[in-house]
Amino acid sequence: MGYYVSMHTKISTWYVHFGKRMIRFGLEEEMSIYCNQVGYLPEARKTAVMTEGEHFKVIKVQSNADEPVLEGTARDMGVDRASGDHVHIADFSEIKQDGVYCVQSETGEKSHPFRIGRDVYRALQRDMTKALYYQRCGCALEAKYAGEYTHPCCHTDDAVLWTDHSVVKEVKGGWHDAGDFGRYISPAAVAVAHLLYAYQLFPESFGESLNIPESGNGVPDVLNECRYELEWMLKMQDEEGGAYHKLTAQRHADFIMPEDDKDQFYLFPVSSMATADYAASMALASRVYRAYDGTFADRLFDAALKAWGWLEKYPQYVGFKNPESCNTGEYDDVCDLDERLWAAAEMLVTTGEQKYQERLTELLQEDLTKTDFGWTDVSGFAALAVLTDASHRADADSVENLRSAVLTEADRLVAVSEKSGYGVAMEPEDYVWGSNMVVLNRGMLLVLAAFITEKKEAYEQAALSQLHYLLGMNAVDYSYVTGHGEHAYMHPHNRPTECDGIELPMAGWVSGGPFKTPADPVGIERIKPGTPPMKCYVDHASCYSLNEITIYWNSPAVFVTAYFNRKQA
Ligand code: 9MR
Ligand code: ZN
Repeated sequence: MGYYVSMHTKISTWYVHFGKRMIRFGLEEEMSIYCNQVGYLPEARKTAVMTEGEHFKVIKVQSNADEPVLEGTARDMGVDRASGDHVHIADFSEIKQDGVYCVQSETGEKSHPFRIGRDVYRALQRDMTKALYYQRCGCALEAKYAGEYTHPCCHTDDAVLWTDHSVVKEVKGGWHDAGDFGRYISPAAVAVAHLLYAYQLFPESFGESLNIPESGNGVPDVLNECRYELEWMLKMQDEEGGAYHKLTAQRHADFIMPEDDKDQFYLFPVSSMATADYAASMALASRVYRAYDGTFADRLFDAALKAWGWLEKYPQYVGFKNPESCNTGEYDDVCDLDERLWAAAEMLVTTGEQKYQERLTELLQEDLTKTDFGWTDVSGFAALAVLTDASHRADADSVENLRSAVLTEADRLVAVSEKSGYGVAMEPEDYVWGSNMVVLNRGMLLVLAAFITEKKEAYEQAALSQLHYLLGMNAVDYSYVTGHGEHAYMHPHNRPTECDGIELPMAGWVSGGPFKTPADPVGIERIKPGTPPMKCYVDHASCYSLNEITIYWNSPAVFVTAYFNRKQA
């Protein structure tokens, strides 16, 4: 194992790399050049943001040639509202040759190095997908798949109903939702849907093995991994067809390894939101798995149908609120119409039956966004289902309705992105808890717009800008994906990562990212009032409102990168 030393930020931060491990020391001064630390595709627009100086050079890293590959003047963008920074944009799109480069400003400062190449996002997509394997609950993580991040089997005891402790159920399996050990239906449905659509639309991006227990069984590994979650979801349905809102303990566990958590887990009451998300994701999954395993596809479809039956029986909103004594995730929602819309769309695309078309038509009249892919607002999935359906099962009016919603929002996002000094499709008020999910869901919408239209380039470019932001072209100079980028964040709020005694977190985890009103004690203490939204971030393991990881923050990142990893892209 060799080591090398590199110096990147102003004069004072040194990085020593020992094989995989990197130790950073020295006084960290603020950077003033921000780039996508992972890299850029050869044909794409390539920019870096500078907050000092106007003139820049691009140089090849580790080459003896002192000659810059390019010199230029950065474009003055004025003050960026979300960061408060006065920024200049250095455009080096004309460099297309594979290699490792950095941008140097007139002050002599160098950016982090980045790569230009066709495959710059491949390992990123693989690690972000493999990350879900590390969330597997109810089984041991073995060294041959997990490397050093092993742990014995966790959470194997039966659960009981919250409302009646005498009812005992075996509900083992699934993925831990996040830095906590809970498992929740809406987040699960959404995460699986991001991944299944990514696979369905861009299958050629999923050829690589993830090295998981099922690898080599003839099924793409992304489907193998999702099946682990789906098998658990199949257990989360009650006799009437309703989906239990969540399976968690009463209180979040301390910072302990999963196998040491012996708390009783409870099945919390059915909600209409969870049941509609459940019907939708099960219907979608039944279509995707049909080609590989008809019996499994039938089980998924039966579960979807049963959940649909529940939705018909209970047409009114059935919400969920945490009981007072319970502090695990709530995932409450005040409106279930977007979830019902998504379910109608998936059932229609799966079966072609008229009754689902009627329900879809009815719900499309509601005042819904039709462009979101988060756990609260799933309406964008209805658009995704209908607009990418190769058998064109929805009627022309529904298609037009959804298509125009998608394109209107995509045009708005392109404009927001172009106005932002950092190229991100976010207004200052959009920096909520898990803002990176908003960034990535917007990236998904832009990808969908590119996928269904001729105005491809503008949408693609804006979608890529969201990845650039995530991977370091942002006002805090962090790559928000562990293990990817020279200055990737290091301290996710994730119990195993904090407790396993291993210095580096596993690679491929997307951080929740900046939150304009931090809600955890360390975040509140460290972030001064008045800090611009894009800078409300701390890389600290205690910051659950700024630096947690979740399955549904990784999954949209997989979707976006899979689009750019297509062979013909
Ligand atoms: O991602 C959720 C975010 O949108 C909410 O604002 C926040 C507070 O309700 O909860 C987040 O979800 C957390 C969940 O409740 C429990 N598991 C970890 C999730 C990420 O922080
Ligand atoms: Zn577990």
